[in-house]
Amino acid sequence: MSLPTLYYFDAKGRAEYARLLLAFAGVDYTDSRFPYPGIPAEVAAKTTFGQVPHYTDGDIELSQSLAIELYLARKHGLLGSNAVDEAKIISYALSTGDIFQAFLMAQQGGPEAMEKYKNEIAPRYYRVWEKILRENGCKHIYGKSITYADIVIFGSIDYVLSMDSNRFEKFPSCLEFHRHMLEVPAIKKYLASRKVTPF
Ligand SMILES: N[C@@H](CCC(=O)N[C@@H](CS)C(=O)NCC(=O)O)C(=O)O
Repeated sequence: MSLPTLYYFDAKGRAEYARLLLAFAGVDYTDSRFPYPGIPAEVAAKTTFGQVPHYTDGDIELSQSLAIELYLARKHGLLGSNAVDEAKIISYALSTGDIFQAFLMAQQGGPEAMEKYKNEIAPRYYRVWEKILRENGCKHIYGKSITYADIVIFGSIDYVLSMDSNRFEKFPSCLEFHRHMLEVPAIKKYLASRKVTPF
């Protein structure tokens, strides 16, 4: 049987959390990348809505980044051990989607909107992460082992720091969490060989 395959542009974008999850879970997969913009016709034909990311795993064809992430998180035991854990972990993880959505809106809204995003909207979430992480010893956003929420919050912080290394200076627990995650062997290995892309 062929390897699972993740299809996306040659970028982090909406596929990077899935790549981090695959790396953390140690899955052998094909990271199928193509230049932005334009989705190759044979890939578009697989997708549900003509958009990427798209993931193929055996007979399963799965579009939508959140669905792919949740599939991987469930399959690899990163959603806790009961319905409450799962709901809480997803709730924390979705904060990254809120931030990403606000960033996209700010990009369209011009400099003033971007300032508001940087100074008000994103920090509202960072303050919550900061408090929870501080209370949890800066290792996990929920519980005592790495979950889906840790992986995507790490991905979100890491992406922002790659653009502006000062953005978390008021959030030392977020920075400590980021440093801790950088040392997780599977994450460290993935990041050491990750293709460098501007976004
Ligand atoms: N809700 C979808 C959005 C997917 C999406 O907007 N994908 C963009 C790339 S980030 C895309 O495929 N754009 C090409 C197009 O719409 O033709 C998800 O999270 O997967």
